[in-house]
Amino acid sequence: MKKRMFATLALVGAAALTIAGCSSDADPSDSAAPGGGGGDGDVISVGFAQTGSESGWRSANTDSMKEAFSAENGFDLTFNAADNDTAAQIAAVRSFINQGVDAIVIAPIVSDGWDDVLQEAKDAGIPVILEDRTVSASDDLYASWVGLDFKKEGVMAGEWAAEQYGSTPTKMVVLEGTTGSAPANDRAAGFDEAIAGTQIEKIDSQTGDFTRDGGKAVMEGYLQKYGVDGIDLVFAHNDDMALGAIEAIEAAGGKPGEDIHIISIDAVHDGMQALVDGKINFIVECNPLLGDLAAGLVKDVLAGKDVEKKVYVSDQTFTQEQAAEVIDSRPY
Ligand code: GYE
Repeated sequence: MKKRMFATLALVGAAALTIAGCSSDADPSDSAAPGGGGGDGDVISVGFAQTGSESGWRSANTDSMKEAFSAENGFDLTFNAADNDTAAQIAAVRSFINQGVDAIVIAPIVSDGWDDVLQEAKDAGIPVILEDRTVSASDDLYASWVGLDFKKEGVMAGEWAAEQYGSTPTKMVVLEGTTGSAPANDRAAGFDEAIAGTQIEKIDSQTGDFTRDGGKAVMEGYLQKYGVDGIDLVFAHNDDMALGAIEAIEAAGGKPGEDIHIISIDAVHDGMQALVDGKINFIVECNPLLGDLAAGLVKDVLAGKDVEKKVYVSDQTFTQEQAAEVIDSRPY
């Protein structure tokens, strides 16, 4: 196992991102693809199993992936979006294995349940690169992962909440992401850790499945149960659910951002606009522009190069004032 320190790279059309590579124990002989794809001029066939199209973040991520895995860049991409159905996503990966693609990229909907199909890909000699979400399966079963530190995102959101609201009694409700997904688990854990010992009290927490409609429906339920006056703060695991919550709060006669404060994660355009408009109070970024990094990893793995096992892309945070300064220059 090698430990590597920080490396910096700039993505075309995006701000410079800092990546911290953790370790790499990929065995190049394990990951050599059958059929000769491998960045030596041949077209590389890639199957990409996307989660679905649940959010603005996901649209930006899909665009970034399709752009990076283009014919121009030497790829023949088969794209599958599983509509947030884990069985359908695993079936898509199996069909990529049967097709004999050179490499498989997965954005795993949930963390658990990947062992068998990852083993099947390994047995077929097809390297797997994970992007975005992580899995609980052994890291021997995939070549590399590129994504964000979801726990740290939760900590950054929670630290701001603790600083702003932690010294007065604050009743908080949570809009969770998809149950069993790495970002829902890790953001919840990071946030809870950061608000421990403050006067913020979590009175309810339910999943809104990372969608605007889901966030709206769960928030409507909270408002019926506790009333606008019984809720001080919403922590939404993504912007889309926060945007749904804004609709629910307004329909209930409340002022989002004032009567009920809102913190969310992603920093997609509509979320940033709501932050500028004063309806969200704080956003932690989650950068969806992972395509170039994922494509680079696929090429390197197929070329037999030693790659980092985990590639972290760093995130920033935005207050309302900071959002107003940067909103026009954001690439997504
Ligand atoms: O925050 C959310 C999306 O996995 C990081 O999934 C991603 C999350 C993102 O639906 O908007």
